[in-house]
Amino acid sequence: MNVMNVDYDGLIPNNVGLNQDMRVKKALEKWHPGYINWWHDMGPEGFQQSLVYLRTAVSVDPKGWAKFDYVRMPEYKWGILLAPQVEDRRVPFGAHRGEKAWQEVPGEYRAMLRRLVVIQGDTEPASVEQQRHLGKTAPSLYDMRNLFQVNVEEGRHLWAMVYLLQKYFGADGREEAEALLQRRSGDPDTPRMLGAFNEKTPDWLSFFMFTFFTDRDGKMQLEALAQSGFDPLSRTCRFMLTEEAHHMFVGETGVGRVIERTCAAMKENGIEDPCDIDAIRKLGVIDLPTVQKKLNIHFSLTLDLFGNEISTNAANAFHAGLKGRFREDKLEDDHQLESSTYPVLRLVDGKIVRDETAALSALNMRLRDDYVTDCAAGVSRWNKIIEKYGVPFQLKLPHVAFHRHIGEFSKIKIDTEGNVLSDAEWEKRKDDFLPSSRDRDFIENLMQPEFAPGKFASWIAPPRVGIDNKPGDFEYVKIAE
Ligand code: BYC
Ligand code: FE
Ligand code: FE
Repeated sequence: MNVMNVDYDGLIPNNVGLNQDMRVKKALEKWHPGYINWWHDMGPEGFQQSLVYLRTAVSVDPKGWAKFDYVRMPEYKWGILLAPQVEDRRVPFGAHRGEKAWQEVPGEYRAMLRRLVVIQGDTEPASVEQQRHLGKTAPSLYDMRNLFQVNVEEGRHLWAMVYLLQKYFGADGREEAEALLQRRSGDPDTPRMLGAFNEKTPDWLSFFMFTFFTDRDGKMQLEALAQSGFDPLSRTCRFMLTEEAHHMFVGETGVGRVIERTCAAMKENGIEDPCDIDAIRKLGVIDLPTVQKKLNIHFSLTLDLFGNEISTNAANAFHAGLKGRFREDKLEDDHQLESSTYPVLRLVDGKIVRDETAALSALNMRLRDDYVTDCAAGVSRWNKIIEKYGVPFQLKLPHVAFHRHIGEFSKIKIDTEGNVLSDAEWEKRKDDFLPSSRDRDFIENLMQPEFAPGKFASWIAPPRVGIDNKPGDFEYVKIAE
């Protein structure tokens, strides 16, 4: 079967020849009702019967892989789509570099590989759970549609990982696939696996920051897994990355439109000082210092997702050929790293120092450094908007040691510039760095829904262009009563 052709008619659209693979087909059909129940219970609250103008992946051809149409979300076609197989692909790094890429799970690495797939799979439904309340306060139908688009695609990403579990990991794969539907974001007894996926996404500015920062961790981790010597994982992740780009677009343009609206309102009302918070908030827009605080919290929570500074898990996964570096295939070195070093920021005697460490155990930090560079480029695009309005303010990424819960810096308190603080100083100043209860109340009150086609809430500018080139007053969501 040609992978460009998707079998779109069955219950599960796919380009993996599911009709010729009865065992896996049955397993997935058995898993399906539980997934739909989960979607009803934990998916977007209040809009399950609404018609949403969504894109659905119908091909893996880069030139035309999606089609747009009105869909009720529970009827969305969550497909299993792998990027085309690369002929004679080889394990690109690690101890097995140059050997034929694996089409089956190498027995010795089974547990490690399963863990990577399960962790990746766990984040996808977690984000849907975190965002399930946001539809009710959408600032426009355009934004509501983007939220739901991200949600259904994260649902598809769960399918992608569940397919790997069902096809390649036998009975324990089936158990893990069930468990992915049982854990719940923020649940004290059965939480999601990684920290940031148990936090709340309380408002739309958080949603945009999440899709900018946390979906970008998704991009980096998927890029690293796309390099995998286990070919089915590589191919799945490569296709997931095409969808990921839209999630980050939603985040970047979302925050950009908030900034745009704030700067425009300041200008219209002759407010020059970006820190004149009370005057700015009276205009029904979000002051830039509060945008900075939201940036600080989402950036720091997301850095935790890269794991510890020194990680034998990361070293083992690379050595085994399972998880590579960002753009491993474009890097020029021995791709084994047994004798190389990499500089890592560490905590030594209470001070932040740069330490040359074994490159293999520093792979989490290497990926994180690439991530920070990617984030910084987006932040500088936001700053261009502020500059355009002549507002004297710049957004900045906080220091990587700021507000950390994983790794060496979780032991100390640090300000956004990287200065070590005493506990007392931290308590005194933390409201300067992170949203205070007053900031949170202000944003919560601002989040009034705007559901009229073509209209936008006071705090956000309209987008430059519509989705699928639709006009400004297009009804992206037909809200069912
Ligand atoms: N929270 O050796 P270390 C996405 C644990 S986002 C809780 O440093 P490792 C998406 C760690 O599990 C991308 N625990 O860990 C975005 C380990 O525990 P065990 C998701 C944590 O394995 C938006 C211990 O600490 N994909 O797709 O090198 C919307 C030792 O740590 C955390 C992946 O992450 C944490 N933050 O690094 C939707 C890719 N950090 O096993 C979706 C797969 C560490 O000793 N995952 N621990 O009990 C991995 O590659 C790695 O597991 C990690 C952690 C990078 C996450
Ligand atoms: Fe995802
Ligand atoms: Fe995503």
